[in-house]
Amino acid sequence: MNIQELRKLSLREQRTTFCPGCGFETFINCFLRAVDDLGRRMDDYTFTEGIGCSAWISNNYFKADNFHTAHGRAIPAAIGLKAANPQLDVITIGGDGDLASIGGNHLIHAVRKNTPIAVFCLNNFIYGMTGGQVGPTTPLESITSTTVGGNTEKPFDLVKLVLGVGGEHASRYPTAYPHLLVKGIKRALVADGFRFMEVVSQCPRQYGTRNQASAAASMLAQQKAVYLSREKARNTDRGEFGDRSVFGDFDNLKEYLDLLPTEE
Ligand SMILES: Cc1ncc(C[n+]2csc(CCOP(=O)(O)OP(=O)(O)O)c2C)c(N)n1
Repeated sequence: MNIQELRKLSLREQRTTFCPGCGFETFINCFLRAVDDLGRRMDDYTFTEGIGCSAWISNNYFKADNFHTAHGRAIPAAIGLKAANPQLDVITIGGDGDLASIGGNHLIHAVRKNTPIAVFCLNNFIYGMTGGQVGPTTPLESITSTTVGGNTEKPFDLVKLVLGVGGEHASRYPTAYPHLLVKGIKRALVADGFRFMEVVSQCPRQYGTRNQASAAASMLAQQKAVYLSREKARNTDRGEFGDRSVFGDFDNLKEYLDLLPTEE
């Protein structure tokens, strides 16, 4: 089925309210493609989400059952749904602010409980919906509406965080690689236990304009420069690694850290 047909079948509205160039459109298309490739339909899944542009995806657009919770509370709602009805296939979609800041405590405990849910964290490095404030993943020195002189707080590496508390299925895929993102989503949808995916997404409006990248194309080019496949990461000289990172699927902290240069 082509993507237009899939969107008609799976979305409540064809036109979203996302800003031009927002990576969430890519995530929506990749998610629909992954579900279709698995031979499933959107209404086979039950979604939970908090508040934010990212949360709007399942709350407003996906034609499926969803539990729209308060900001940060989507994961405990998902755990509750799964406990009440283990037959449900429960998925949480949220932003970096939602899942790693106000909801950060729930994230680490969900890993510990290993509840079989899939969490997709759409990391746009900013609080998008509320006007581009600094968040838990905002890179050092980035300009945001609340760090006009540059962010001085060290950001979380979400994959490292999840693996660091014992996660066994953590992944990271940038929207710049949609085919790989689809494959990663499929793996996250069918794996056992607690699954976490960081979807690295461009936000030209709130993040890019303040950080010399107001067009989606330049933000996608940046993603390609920063996020290396495992193979490329392994073959990149440690001294030249700089601020780069790695994407793919990871099942333990050591394997992940071995791909990155040692921290000082
Ligand atoms: C308890 C509570 N605190 C704060 C807010 C305001 N608020 C709504 S969305 C949001 C940030 C969303 O950022 P993020 O989760 O990163 O999602 P994005 O919009 O970037 O997708 C905040 C702070 C709220 N709705 N409820």
